[in-house]
Amino acid sequence: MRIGIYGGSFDPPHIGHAEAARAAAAALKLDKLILVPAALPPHKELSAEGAGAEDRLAMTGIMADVLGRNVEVDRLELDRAGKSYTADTLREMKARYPGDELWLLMGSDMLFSLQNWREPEVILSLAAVAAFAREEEDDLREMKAHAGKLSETYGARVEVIPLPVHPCSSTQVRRELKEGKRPQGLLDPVYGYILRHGLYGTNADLKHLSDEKLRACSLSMVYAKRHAHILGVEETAVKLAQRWGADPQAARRAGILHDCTKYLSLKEHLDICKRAGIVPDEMEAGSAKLLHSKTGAALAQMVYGESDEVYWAIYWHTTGRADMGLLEKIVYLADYMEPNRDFEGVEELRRLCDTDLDAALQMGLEMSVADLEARGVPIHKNTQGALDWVREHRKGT
Ligand code: DGI
Ligand code: FE
Ligand code: FE
Repeated sequence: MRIGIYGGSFDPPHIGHAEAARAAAAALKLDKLILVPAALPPHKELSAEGAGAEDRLAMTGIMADVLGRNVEVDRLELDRAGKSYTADTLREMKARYPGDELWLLMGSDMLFSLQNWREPEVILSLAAVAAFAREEEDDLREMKAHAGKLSETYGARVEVIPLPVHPCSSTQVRRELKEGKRPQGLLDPVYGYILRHGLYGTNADLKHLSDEKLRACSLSMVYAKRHAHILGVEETAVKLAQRWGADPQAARRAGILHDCTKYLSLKEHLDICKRAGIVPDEMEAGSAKLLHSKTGAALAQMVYGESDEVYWAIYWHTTGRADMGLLEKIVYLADYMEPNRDFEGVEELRRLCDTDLDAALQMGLEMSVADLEARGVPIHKNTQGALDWVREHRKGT
């Protein structure tokens, strides 16, 4: 395997890091890329207004998840006492991956000082080096000459990887955040994490967030594979609200937040329920899948200050219930047939959503029950209650 190791302060990680990681993975044909946030970088001070180690680790983890399944974050430097020397990190990595090829990724400025790091001969014997060059800013000739010198002195293998110029740095991102701006250099979910934790002087009032900020917060709470779905539910819920006369803004907020607790553990769900005064029934108490709609609603209200209407639309989005309200139906159906959903019958369901909302609801519930039965999953009484109710209700109209 070829494994890239990319260390840094990541305070915070930004799209410059993300692009460098992507470029290195492609140029070196890496099988795996490990991002390593430094505890105490030996070469510079962490910013006094910077984030703590655990927050930098979490944000770097979010970026790793966005970058894809071959990218991971590792806390080994955070768990080691004292300064984060690369030689120590590489020794640990080599012990972990004895038969694999290690590549150490770094910026061009780092390449020029490499011979002054602690134990450069150890570093360069354990790993090959890939140095990023900013196409317009860095002198490629000078970099290649220096790489040649390192090869001669240490027998090092050094590659230079050209990057498109990107005016982005953690210092600039921190400054913009402090000024209340939305830095272009931040991935949405990293921005959301920063807002939720009030890092870098953002001090956002989570109970009165703009749609853009609320969306970033929600995306920061779930894995990247769910991002497109959440955006799809938001967009679809707004359209259905416009079509059927519900409040589009409430539909938007509910769509944005509906799955925000999707990846919490059962214990975390139960803790939130306790805090929110929600008493799960027996089936719910053992099922994170059933609880995520309740806890999503709870956080929408307790953390983000959303209205009762938004609360209940999220609360019922997984099972439905007898006597569903308009926004509840809309979020339930948007969740079912947003543009990323693909199953037999989805086109018919979308058509019904535009012509007969209750017929669509019946179809959704029937498909859901059939699917659960086929998989041997017990039907929750509210799912059954919703189906019985919509059948009866449509007969009467
Ligand atoms: O969160 P999403 O994946 O977007 O969709 P969702 O909120 O409808 O959740 C789907 C999950 O919920 C799926 O894994 C099955 C589960 N679920 C939905 N209705 C029932 C149910 N599980 C049980 N046991 N009984 C139900 O009636
Ligand atoms: Fe859901
Ligand atoms: Fe969903």
